[in-house]
Amino acid sequence: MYAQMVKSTGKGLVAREDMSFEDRAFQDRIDAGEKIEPKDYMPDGYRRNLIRQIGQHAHSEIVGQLPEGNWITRAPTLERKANLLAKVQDEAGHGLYLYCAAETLGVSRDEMTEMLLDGRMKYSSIFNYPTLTWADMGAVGWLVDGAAIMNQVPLQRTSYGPYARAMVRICKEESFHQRQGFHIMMAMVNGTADQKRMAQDALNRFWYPALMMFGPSDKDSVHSAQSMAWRIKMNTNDELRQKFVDETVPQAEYLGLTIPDDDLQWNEDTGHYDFTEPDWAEFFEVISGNGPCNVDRLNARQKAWDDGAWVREAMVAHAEKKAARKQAAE
Ligand code: FAQ
Repeated sequence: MYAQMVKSTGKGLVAREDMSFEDRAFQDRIDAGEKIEPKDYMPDGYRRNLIRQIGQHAHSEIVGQLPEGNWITRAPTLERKANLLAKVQDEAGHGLYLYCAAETLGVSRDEMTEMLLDGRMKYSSIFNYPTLTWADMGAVGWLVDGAAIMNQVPLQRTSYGPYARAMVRICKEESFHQRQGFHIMMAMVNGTADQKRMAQDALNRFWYPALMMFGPSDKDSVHSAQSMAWRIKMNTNDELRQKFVDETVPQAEYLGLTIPDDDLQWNEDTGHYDFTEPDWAEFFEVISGNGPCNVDRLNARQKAWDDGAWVREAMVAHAEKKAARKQAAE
């Protein structure tokens, strides 16, 4: 039971005996595995933390369309094009479910977009890396969607009802995405020597960025302790990263590809693979806005926001006209 572990620590967790009556009752509901719904009581910190995580997740789905959107017009066959188009469309849908889930907490989609554009909100570091060849579509589906599934399957059991329910459909679709990525990799490794080299090169470039998707190592994670106490997060960053490595290494072996880590090896004692951690200095640079594609990604979002201004204005004008007509008729 997390409530027993909730101590006043440097990470800002409040001891059970120091909680207000409402917060203690809230924690009891969480510990009993109940879902929290939008109109239920929730501590301000719970609301803020959820808006942060769900908003960041929604932005990631939307920004995450850009690296793959880049390849829709250059897919090698009609079937690949149709699959990629469907996948990118799915990501748009995921963003919309997640924005809706965040809106139930009292923040509007416009506010979240403004926070993304002025740097108060983040999106996943992975989408700041370029997609240079068609093999990257395989690597993104296999590794990026694979990491997303690893992270998101437990979130189907998260404590906030609208978030948990959104994750059910998202996870089903992400599984299809992961398969289509692996299928592209299979075709490439069974193709010409050049195609196999392209697949290896894509794995080399996406391996460590995929490991970074799980967030900083546990000792540097600022939100994990509280988020886990509130069951906003179900596992630590390192637990999920390890699980991802353990499941992905045999898949790479099946493809005949080499994970770019000389120290990767099976550890009989732990029952897990030992692996080299990503370069955390690079991770913090990327999430601070200094990755290879941060400027391009945010410019694309800014342009979409500016180009869509007339649509937002027209919709508001239409709603006002309708309301005025209704009022006049009454
Ligand atoms: N990128 O204290 P923690 C997808 C930030 S999947 C950027 O450990 P937390 C599918 C973190 O926000 C990708 N920033 O944070 C797809 C915090 O900064 P803040 C999206 C990161 O929240 C596939 C600071 O570092 N998935 O889009 C990253 O407990 C293909 C300290 O970190 C989700 O968002 C990062 N990788 O744990 C779409 C899943 N990691 O906010 C298209 C839900 C950490 O205080 C194509 N989110 N930071 O300024 C989560 O599970 C968590 O939020 C973590 C981070 C695990 C990402």
